[in-house]
Amino acid sequence: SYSDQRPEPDTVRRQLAVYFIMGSINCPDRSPVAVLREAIAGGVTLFQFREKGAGALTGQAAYELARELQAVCREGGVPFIVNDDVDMAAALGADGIHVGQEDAPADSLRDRLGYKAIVGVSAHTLEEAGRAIRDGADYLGIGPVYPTRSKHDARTVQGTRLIQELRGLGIDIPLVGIGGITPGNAPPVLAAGADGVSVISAISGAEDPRQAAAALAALHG
Ligand code: TZP
Ligand code: MG
Repeated sequence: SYSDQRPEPDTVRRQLAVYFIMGSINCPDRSPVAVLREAIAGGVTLFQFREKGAGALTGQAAYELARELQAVCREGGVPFIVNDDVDMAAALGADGIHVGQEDAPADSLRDRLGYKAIVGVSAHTLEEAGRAIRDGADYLGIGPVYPTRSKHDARTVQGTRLIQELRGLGIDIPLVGIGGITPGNAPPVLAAGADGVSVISAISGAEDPRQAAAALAALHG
């Protein structure tokens, strides 16, 4: 079992600083490979391949794009995480996986991968967060902090409330805020106790993805 071979929490904390999430539909007008290269040059610290939503690639095409983006991450020294699809993560030897509440428990995903992988879980309530921690999550994604246009079935906007509540209870698991976050509105998320911010559109939709990533990185001093 790999459930006792967990990534170091402080390593995960650093990796969460500027967490970029993208799939092909998030950058319709340009190459995802080029956007990711620029974003990493600007200071992205973790990447999640999230090939989801209307018009998303499936099957072999999704795998091919995933492989290309994984290669860009390797060149840039940035961990590559797959959203939801543990079979894809295993086939690629991804550095980790990110799942939602409806998916298998974190430790069972790590065991399924068969190596020391980063396992992230989305949580929207204290109860969901507690369960994910007990199930072996290495970090939690908390949101949506702000309104988002990138996820149509997103839950109710919650601001930084749950992040503050978790930290107020002394829960020190690595945390990242998600949902509508930009360089301009990220500071309260970090001030609430998040180790980083995860964004789709603030980078993938930016005129200059490198500059957008650099602006987020600069918030960490
Ligand atoms: N989960 C909660 S909000 C969200 C996800 C995947 C979308 C975040 O995208 P954006 O463009 O940074 O608001
Ligand atoms: Mg899911």
